[in-house]
Amino acid sequence: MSKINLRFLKNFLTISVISGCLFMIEGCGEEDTAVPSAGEVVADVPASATPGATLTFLDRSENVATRAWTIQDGDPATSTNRSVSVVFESTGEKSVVLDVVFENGTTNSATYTIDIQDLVTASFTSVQTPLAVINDPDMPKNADIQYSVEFNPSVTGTPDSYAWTFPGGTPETSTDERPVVTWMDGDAGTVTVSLVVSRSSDSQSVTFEEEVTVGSQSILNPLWWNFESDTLMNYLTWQAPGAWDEGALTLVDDGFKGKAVKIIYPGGDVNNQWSLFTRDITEANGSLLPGSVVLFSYYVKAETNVAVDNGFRFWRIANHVPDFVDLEPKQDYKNIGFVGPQGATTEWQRFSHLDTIPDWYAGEALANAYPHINFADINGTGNTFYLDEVEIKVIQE
Ligand SMILES: [Ca+2]
Repeated sequence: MSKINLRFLKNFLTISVISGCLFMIEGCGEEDTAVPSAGEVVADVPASATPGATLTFLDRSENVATRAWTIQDGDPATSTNRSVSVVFESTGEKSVVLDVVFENGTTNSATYTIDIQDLVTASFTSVQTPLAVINDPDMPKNADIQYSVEFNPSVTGTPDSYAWTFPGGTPETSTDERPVVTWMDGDAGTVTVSLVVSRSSDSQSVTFEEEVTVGSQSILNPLWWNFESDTLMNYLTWQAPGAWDEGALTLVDDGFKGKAVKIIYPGGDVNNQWSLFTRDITEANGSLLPGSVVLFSYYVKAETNVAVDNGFRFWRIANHVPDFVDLEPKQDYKNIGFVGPQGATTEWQRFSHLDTIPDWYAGEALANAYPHINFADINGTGNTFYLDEVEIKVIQE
């Protein structure tokens, strides 16, 4: 390219810039693009960028005869153009040198540093370990499960700070890179964990949120056992003559969570026991593999305090596929974790126990496992009980 052409280009660009200012005086004054003084090298080079992005470097020096850009790791690595489009593929701090020869023969140069960094992104995975906790020494079978969950972030852009939020967990917040958080079974379930990662060098920050299921889902159908239906589901009783008294079972709103079932135990005959179970309602029940460890839990309160020895008589996980139940194979009646008696108070209390499922059916799963909770009073005193959130969770396969 001839010197004349370069001069023409230079003059044209200079005039364009000046013309722009003349016609938009206010706009020029507000921009951070002061007119360079004579002999000064001034260029627009961004301070930071991401790999693969197309960047524009602009030489704003005036009265330039020739120039040379030297761009470390850039594509292109050199240019003599006033405006140059550059892409960096690698990360790190890159130097950009602009050497200028002015029309009057003087030279000057400026060096810029551009920090090429990956975008900050974040996601995470988690691994949970259930740990049994016996939380009531007076009731040794009253167990809870603590889920210990380790969170492992996956990030790009080398962030240098982490801010986690764990609803219902301990701790509820953390700035550790790989926090370990625990939830008790009652606080477990689906929780929305959020992670904010930040990079101090350019104040980039990104938030990642994900629903994490802590703990196991109950094998029972919640329609029957969380009592959240609009109408009372069908339950079986062993109270003679085999049906609930009219009005003995109703749904109430003030459950432990949402609705609960209210059970009016009439008392009288001490053999008059009110058992709530779902043996013949297979869609309410679940399947359990031999050798698995299960946590059976539920919440009870009573209208009148009842002592331990007088209280509701037992609870258990039962399994039975009698001839008249439409499931195969037929399985004889078994029960697991026959516990009781136990008192109740006017406050909601959590009852639970852990059991290992025996191999009763030669390797076959328990095909029709259901809870069976028996309300009674040894003295035959009438009472009203409330039952909610009955769950059977597999803690270990
Ligand atoms: Ca409920």
